[in-house]
Amino acid sequence: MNAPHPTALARQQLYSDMAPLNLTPLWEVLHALVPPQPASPCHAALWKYEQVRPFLMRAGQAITAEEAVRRVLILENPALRGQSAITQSLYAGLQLILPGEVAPSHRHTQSALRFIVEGSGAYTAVDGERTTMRPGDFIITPSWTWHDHGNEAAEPVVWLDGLDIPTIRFFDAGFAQNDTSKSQAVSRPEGTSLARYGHNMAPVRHDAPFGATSPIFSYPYERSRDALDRLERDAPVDRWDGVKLRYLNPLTGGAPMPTMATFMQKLPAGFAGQPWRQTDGAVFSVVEGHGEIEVEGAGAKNTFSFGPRDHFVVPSWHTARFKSAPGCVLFSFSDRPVHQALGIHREERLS
Ligand code: 1HN
Repeated sequence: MNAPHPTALARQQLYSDMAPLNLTPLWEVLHALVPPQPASPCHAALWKYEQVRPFLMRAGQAITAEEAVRRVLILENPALRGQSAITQSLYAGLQLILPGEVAPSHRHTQSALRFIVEGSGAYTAVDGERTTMRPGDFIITPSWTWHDHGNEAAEPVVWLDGLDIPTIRFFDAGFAQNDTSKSQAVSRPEGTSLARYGHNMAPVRHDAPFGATSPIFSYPYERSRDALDRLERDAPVDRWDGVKLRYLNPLTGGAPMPTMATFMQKLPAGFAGQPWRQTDGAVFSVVEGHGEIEVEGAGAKNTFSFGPRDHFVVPSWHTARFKSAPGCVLFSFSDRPVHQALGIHREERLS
């Protein structure tokens, strides 16, 4: 006897009859669940600093750093509006602190990075040690460490915040606390962590002070820049990345934070790079110079012209290529350590 021919109607009846039991058929969604290749909902996007800055300064008049707790304009992926996310796993924002202001001390399990975009002389304090911010410095706030920011200089200071907020939200593992004092007490002179850990040496008897996170709070720009300059001069230039270095946790050789990797690269004058793609979506902050990035994915192709202090995002598995006539320096961060921990990181260098 033949089985009755299943009709679309009978299937729909099945689906709706079992829906109250929170049951749903896999076969309707299987292909979307395991796509042949990553199909990020994110879009490539560019934020021109000259367009963003006036709104940051208006925010500076609209609310104090203390009232806001953190006065930040979130860089939201245009395809993820309302989610406080620049990629599915990462958060990015531009934070402003005006002369005389304090952003009060708190801590949370989310890890944060700061990349200084404009202005000098604000500080961030992490676990009793202050670090002065200068443009191009990369600064870390490890998970669950007390941190506050202040500006004792005469000019506004703006930095890029990169946090793993969507990742921690995904795992429902977020905790946060406010400190009892606005500014934490300083217990160590500035530069102590860099002296201990930042010279390819480490204390003879040490415990990693912040677990899986780097013990160095601040990676000063002048050192990174000097390394890139020397390599541009003295070593072969990569056809995809120009000269690109990753920041290290000196105690492990791995990324500075368990959830985020950070990079700085220099594209030499006249650079016309080959295309690449990688599973880790990446956020870029332009430090110096000008260039172009072409990003193609999900049926869309964008070419972004960028200059100093601009920001852009390249989503997972989008194909990108750089060009720079005058040369440029780019900072970037991504969720690569998570991909690597899960054994799912892939990249392709195309030609
Ligand atoms: C945070 O604590 C900071 O400490 C910046 O400066 C941005 C975004 C969401 C949640 C906490 C900071 C943040 C944040």
